[in-house]
Amino acid sequence: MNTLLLVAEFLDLAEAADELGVHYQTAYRWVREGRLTAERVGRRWRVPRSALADATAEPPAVRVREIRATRHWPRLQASLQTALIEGDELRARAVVGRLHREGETLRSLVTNLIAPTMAAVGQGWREGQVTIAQEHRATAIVERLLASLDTARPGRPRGRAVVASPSGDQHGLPVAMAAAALREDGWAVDILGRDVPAETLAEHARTTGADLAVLTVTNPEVGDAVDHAVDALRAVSLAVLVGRPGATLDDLVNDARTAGPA
Ligand code: B12
Repeated sequence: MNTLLLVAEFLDLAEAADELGVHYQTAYRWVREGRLTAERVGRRWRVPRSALADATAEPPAVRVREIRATRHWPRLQASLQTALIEGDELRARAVVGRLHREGETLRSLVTNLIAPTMAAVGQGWREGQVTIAQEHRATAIVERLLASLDTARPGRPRGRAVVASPSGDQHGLPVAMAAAALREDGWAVDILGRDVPAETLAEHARTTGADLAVLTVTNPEVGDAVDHAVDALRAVSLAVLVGRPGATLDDLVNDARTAGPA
């Protein structure tokens, strides 16, 4: 016997939210934003089933390009800076999360928004307008934010990279930034974090069969430790890239592709 499945052409908002796998309030917000097509019938919303796919589809590439072209980065930086200095994590997440959902890559978000904002926080700290506690809190928020957006890509990785800062360098945030850019470019990444002794790094890279080591240097006073780490890594036949302030994540991704496995 054939079973005939009748699929309703229209749904109410709760049913639409269920099918979309989102909370009712999210579906309601999407209606208000125009992302989910719905019409008001009396006190209820009527959602055409055909609108569900559009609501979850990625924005078309052309539209993403249009949105990106109109970004006003200085305004976004000011907004993120205020949120970070006030310790308003939800607002910081909202600013960055929206751009990410609109298709902005993590590499772009770090380059155009997060790194310049952290530089401004550092400047404020040096000039005495931002306290050490505010800077620490801002850094911790950005670390959590990056971690929540930085996810490994499915599929075969381009290669395996290990990322760390050398002994004596406590700046872990640029390490996380480098790792995020590499993951986004298809690398499997081990983040060893900050202030990592050369021998630990080299031994880990050797035993895990890493293809590439990335040293992120931010503290200008660790020159000897960098040389030592580079020697230790080359001794285990590893390609090494060293990044310093001003070196961009575009440089990193391009150099990693060149240095990594063919
Ligand atoms: C947060 C912070 C800290 C935190 C770090 C906490 C953490 N978990 O990271 C703490 C409080 C520990 C700290 C300590 C210090 N800090 Co500090 N810190 C900062 C701050 C505000 C942000 C750092 C950051 O995340 N930057 C991220 C981006 C903005 O930096 P970026 O350098 O452009 O990074 C890019 C590259 O590294 C690239 N990249 C990463 N990896 C790779 C790899 C390759 C191969 C390539 C190509 C590129 C690449 O990616 C990044 C993004 O594009 C900066 C301000 C600033 N201008 O950066 C100061 C800053 C870096 N710190 C500074 C100083 C002086 C210090 C201290 C010496 C202060 C002191 N007297 O104790 C100590 C040093 C401690 C130590 N032993 O390391 C100075 C450095 C000045 C200098 N260059 O001469 C800065 C610039 C502040 C300032 N304006 O004076 N700091």
